[in-house]
Amino acid sequence: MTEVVLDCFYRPAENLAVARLEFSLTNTGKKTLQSFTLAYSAMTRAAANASLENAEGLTRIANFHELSPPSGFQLEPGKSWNFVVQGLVNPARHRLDGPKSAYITVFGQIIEVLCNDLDTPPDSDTGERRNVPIGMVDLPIHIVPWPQSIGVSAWTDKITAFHLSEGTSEEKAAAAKINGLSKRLFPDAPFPFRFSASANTHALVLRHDVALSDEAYGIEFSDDQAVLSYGGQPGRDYGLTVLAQIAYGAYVDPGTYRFPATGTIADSPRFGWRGTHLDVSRHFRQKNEVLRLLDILAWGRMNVLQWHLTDDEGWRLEIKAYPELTSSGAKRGPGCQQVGQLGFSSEIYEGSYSQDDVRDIVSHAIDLNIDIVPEIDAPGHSTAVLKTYPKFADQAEPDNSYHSIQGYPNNALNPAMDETYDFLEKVFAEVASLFPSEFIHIGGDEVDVHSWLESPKAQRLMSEENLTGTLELQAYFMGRVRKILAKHGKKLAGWDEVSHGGGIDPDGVLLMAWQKREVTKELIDQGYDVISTPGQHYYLDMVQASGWREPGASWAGVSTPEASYAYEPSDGLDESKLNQLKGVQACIWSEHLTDNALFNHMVFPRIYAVAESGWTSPDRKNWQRFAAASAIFPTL
Ligand code: TNX
Repeated sequence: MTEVVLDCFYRPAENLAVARLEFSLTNTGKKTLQSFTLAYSAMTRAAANASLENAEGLTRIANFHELSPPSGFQLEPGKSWNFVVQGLVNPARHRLDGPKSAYITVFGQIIEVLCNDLDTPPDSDTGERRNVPIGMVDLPIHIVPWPQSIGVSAWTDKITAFHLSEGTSEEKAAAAKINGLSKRLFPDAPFPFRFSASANTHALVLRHDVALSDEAYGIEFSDDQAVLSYGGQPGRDYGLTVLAQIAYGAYVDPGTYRFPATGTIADSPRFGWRGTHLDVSRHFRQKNEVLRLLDILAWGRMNVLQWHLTDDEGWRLEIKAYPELTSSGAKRGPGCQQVGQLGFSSEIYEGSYSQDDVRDIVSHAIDLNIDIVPEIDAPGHSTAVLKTYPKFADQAEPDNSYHSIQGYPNNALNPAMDETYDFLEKVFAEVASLFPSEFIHIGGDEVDVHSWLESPKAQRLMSEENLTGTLELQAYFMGRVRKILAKHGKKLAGWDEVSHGGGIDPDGVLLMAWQKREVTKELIDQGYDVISTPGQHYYLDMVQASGWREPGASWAGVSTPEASYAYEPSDGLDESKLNQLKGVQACIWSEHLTDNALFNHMVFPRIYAVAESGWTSPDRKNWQRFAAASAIFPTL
């Protein structure tokens, strides 16, 4: 039974030093509460010099805040304690920017507090909500992403599935695999493929065609059969998936979608990298949810999962050489090495993947033609590591000598310490053996510009190596990490900041351009291979409309589904360098994704907007068709 609730009201001000959060903690229980402290976690953070009204003793670590009522205060049943925090680090713009989780501590006992949505004056709310129109189909066929070429001259309602009675065992196995995919995503729909002929099915004939590239396929529909030609295993599976989508559309919305009777599809992807990134540190996703996300990617013919396995808020991958990374570093909350952050702060919040889990997930991905690129975020975003192993920090570096943009103190692995590289050697050895991918993503993002400047070891390294500050130290670190990866036969992928402070030799390096769209061109001009993932368009945690009630983050502004769909990653690039743009990626950052309902609201339909930009030529995209198709997308 919830006995305490927390309402919060945001009073905006141009000057953040006078912007206010006005709190009201109400006792809905039967007992008077006294001598308690309140802890809450909120993305709208109190400034270091915030002032309090009717409260005292504020401490803060990143999003975690703790304070108490004035001494002697008693909170009687039905009554509220009203207090104010004035002076904020960042403005609130949406209802989930306030406290996400809270608890009170009374004589050592922790009582969960139910957090209400953040509220604000009506004039700060545009009232706008996410808008995906009903849309309009131009052809009555459900395929996402849209093929490069399709011509259908007749439609039929007589077919309900395809049959492969003549196929080889390999072809039948492939069709059975796509049957499985379809059934997992839509358990209530019929299977698209049968293995014996029947009156309601069309024969499906598969043909390997050496003239087609690995990922290419073509389908020819004629009166009594469909012929699927394919270049390689991915092309074969993509063709089968398209047939499964056609069957699913015709089943679930027969008023809109049908089977082709005669016609052709010829198709191959625009980019080789059609990625989704998933942050499992801020909020964990169970193994079965990761498996299902892979199914969702395969349904949209996406072929990369960048798995963000570590961050300040938790380390999620079992490492045999450092078991404490998960036994301790994967937990936050009362009594843990780290305080609670984001959602669920009253309880111990934890989650990690064993190496056996990872092997299962990787093998599922391989089956679905998806490459999992693991991300170990370094040197920044390393609070979970440094709290687990404080000995990795320069002991002479003062506490709180710098803070990350998320407010974590001293959260970057020190580039001047042997311990750092010994640690990464062992971690990457295990990571390399678990993931067959060509790349390991080493993060490289958001190292605060004051990092390490007060570390005597870093100062010594700077003078020995003639490095001028944080960014050059960071580039030095990247160069060493790259050598470690090379030993394990892996190439380096990272966020765009890997190019800062002089960067590293671009040969074989792949960078994610995220901070703004212009970065894609800047990195390409510096010689790097690039994946376009601008926060403004491809960050699926960004709000989809300006209205206050819309959930999500807003540092990169509003990212409407239509604008995500319309974004063209190659705009402004030199024709001669287009080959350095390797693809596109949707990023699922999870600070706000406390449950699957929010996950689905944020991720769909934008994830397939990115899938379609990755697959389909820009001139073949059509927002109205995509919007119509989105009515029957799968969800987590
Ligand atoms: C920036 S993008 C981050 C993440 C946050 C994200 C939230 C990037 C490389 N760093 O740490 O989760 O914004 O949108």
